[in-house]
Amino acid sequence: MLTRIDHIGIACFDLDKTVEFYRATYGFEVFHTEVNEEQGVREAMLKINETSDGGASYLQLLEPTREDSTVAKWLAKNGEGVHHIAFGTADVDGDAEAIRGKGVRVLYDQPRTGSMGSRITFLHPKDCHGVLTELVTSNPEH
Ligand code: CMX
Ligand code: CO
Repeated sequence: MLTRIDHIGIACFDLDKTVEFYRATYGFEVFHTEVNEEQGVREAMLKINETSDGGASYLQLLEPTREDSTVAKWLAKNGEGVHHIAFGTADVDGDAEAIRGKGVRVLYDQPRTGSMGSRITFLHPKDCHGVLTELVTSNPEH
């Protein structure tokens, strides 16, 4: 069951400048940064709020690490902006299978590693009314 907004993914050309915008404008501080080579991104997670199920909600600021990454391709076409939304669930495997059974393309056979040791998968935006949608089971150690 999808129980919360885990994060909103925002693509940017310059992560440091974008982090500074969110800090100076809204007072949001960086909770975590990492490079995910598989996804081709350098990212900063800004925690917005805790949630009632023990997870949290974040903004995920994304800068591409290589030209052939999905985010680099998207930025070249669209410029900066909202790239995807992510729903939190305790069971990404079960929810992905259930959604696949409804005829929505799930991009990975098995969930992969996301921010802070989470397990993630994506639904194709063309099957979701134009919204690239991520499912996330967070790692309880974070
Ligand atoms: N939101 C909405 N639509 C999108 C999109 C997005 N983020 N990315 C691509 N599309 C649309 C394109 O506009 C295009 O539509 P048209 O044919 O109407 O022009 C269509 O989908 C195909 O796009 P494309 O540019 O040819 O891109 P690809 O098919 O190569 O890749 C996708 C699209 C969704 C398969 C790819 O972006 C993907 O695998 N995404 C999941 C992984 C990811 O996004 N990782 C980065 C974030 C990591 C994280 O969150 O931790
Ligand atoms: Co994401």
